[in-house]
Amino acid sequence: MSETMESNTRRKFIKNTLTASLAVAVGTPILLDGGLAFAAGSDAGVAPLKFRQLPLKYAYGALEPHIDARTMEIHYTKHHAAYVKNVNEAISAENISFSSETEFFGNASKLSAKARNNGGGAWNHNFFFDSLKAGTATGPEGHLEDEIVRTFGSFATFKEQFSAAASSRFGSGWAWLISDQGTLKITSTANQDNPLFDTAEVKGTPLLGLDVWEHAYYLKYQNKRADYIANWWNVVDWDVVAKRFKK
Ligand code: MN3
Repeated sequence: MSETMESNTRRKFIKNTLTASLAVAVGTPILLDGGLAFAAGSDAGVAPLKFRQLPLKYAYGALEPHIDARTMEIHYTKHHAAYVKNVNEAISAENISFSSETEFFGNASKLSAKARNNGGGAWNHNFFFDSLKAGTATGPEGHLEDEIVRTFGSFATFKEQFSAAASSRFGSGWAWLISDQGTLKITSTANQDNPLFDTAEVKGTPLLGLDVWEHAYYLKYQNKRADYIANWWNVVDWDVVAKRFKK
């Protein structure tokens, strides 16, 4: 095989591999950086997972006054960037060879603390930032709205229960709306865990997540986590949430 043909075949293979991996990926397509993995000279076939920081869809100040520009900038350029850098360091140093995010988090209990915590941080923040948008949030529509009403009684009750999960999470963590094979559930996780972790008490496909680490709100809201949560509803992108539910 000529070098060009080989390279084309390889490229096609990488493309197929990535497509296959993305097909099993849940939530926001977040992580794959197969190009880098292959540049390292792997012939193994499946590109080892690398995490990637997705570009923000909006300016740092776009979610004002609900989320302030300074918090957004530090959150994205310092906290999130560090999770991505650190998990990729761990993946290289520890030769972690999982090829999808579901596989990675499904084996969370076997990962080092560095890989697990930073992997969660990298994924959760891609997921979180992608769920937000400027302007006034409308609320869920269509099938998602129907399921929320069927499961929780009303959208207002859902918001109350989700907000309660977020405010009662002790210390640092996340509140989640998940789909457990089509059934909606509210849950919360500590630290940078998420409902894809094999160690999660309640597992499922994340649809919506809320970061309640103090770094997410302290500059603007100080100790008033409940105010941050109440205002955060104004910037939820329900179209994104609905698309995740369809997958
Ligand atoms: Mn955070």
